[in-house]
Amino acid sequence: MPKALLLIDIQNDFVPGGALAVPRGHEVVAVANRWIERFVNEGGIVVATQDWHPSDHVSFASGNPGKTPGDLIDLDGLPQVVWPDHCVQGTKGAAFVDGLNVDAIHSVVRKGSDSRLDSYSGFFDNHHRKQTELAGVLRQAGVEELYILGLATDYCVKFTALDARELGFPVTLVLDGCRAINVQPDDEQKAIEEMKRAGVKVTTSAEAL
Ligand code: VGL
Ligand code: ZN
Repeated sequence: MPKALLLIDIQNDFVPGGALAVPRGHEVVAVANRWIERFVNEGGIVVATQDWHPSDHVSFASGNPGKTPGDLIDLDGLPQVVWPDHCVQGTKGAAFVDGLNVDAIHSVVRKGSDSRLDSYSGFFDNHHRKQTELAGVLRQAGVEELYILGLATDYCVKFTALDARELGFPVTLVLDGCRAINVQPDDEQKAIEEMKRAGVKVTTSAEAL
């Protein structure tokens, strides 16, 4: 059965030293590389997402006077977290983290490129108005099952996994290949529970590799 490994937002701005650093985010690179090797050896494909914002993106604190990172704004009826400016298109912060085996990546899907919409999921923007090309790439390649890892567990990983379930894919989360932002200390645990309730299976490298 053709499988895809989805690498979510393994970008410089999401690792220590980056603009929206996820605690211990750099640790997912080594895990990702081991899973990439496994997928390549077994005839699976590797697809990576990149958060890819214009410099005037609606989620940036810089464009929301009086707001600081972590605050909420209303965006067309949805609560939207305001973030430090991050993953600006073409910058070093938006590039893949050094050491990630990018040679094995079949397709890169960029999201969050519309300044008025945010897109945590690799499939849809947060309002589910527009699709990225991710579902088409997977369909084209005959993919029937997804493994997901990357950054961050409580945002882009979670929303990608939930959308994938809605689209009908069996999904397995590689837990040790993910790290969370934890705006609230229990956000990671809540995200894992929410994914499980949606039918996402959870594994670890120790268990599966
Ligand atoms: C992400 C917050 C803002 C993520 C992206 O990749 O999880 N989080 N933009
Ligand atoms: Zn973003």
